[in-house]
Amino acid sequence: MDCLFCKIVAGDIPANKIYEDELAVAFMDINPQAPFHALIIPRQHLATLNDISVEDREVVGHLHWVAAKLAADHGFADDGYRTVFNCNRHGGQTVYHIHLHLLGGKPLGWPPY
Ligand code: D5M
Repeated sequence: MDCLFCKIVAGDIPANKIYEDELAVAFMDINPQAPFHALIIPRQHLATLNDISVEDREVVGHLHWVAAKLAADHGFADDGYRTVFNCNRHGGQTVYHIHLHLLGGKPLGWPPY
């Protein structure tokens, strides 16, 4: 499968990985939109949130657990942060392997026009 993030999971493409476990991999975003901007992805290939099945609930929930852990480990959990899944064209998705954006380290604007 020709998927950029599957290649990062496999180690075939370099990434600044900051966390790995049996379900998920996290690495720093190549185009950061905040002082801290990581992507947390499942090891398994899921193209978009629309492709999540009932069996995938655990892994999708796990991505949020990893996000909260990384925020705590990197010292910005109390100040706060944002997690985002972009889905398809209107959501601004550009890589079709689901990824949870974790942004922190400064006050973030809202809404995201
Ligand atoms: O977000 C896709 C994100 O993926 C975007 O913020 C850039 C990031 N990206 C793309 N290629 C790489 C590599 N090779 N390493 C790290 N980060 C990367 P989306 O929600 O699909 O718009």
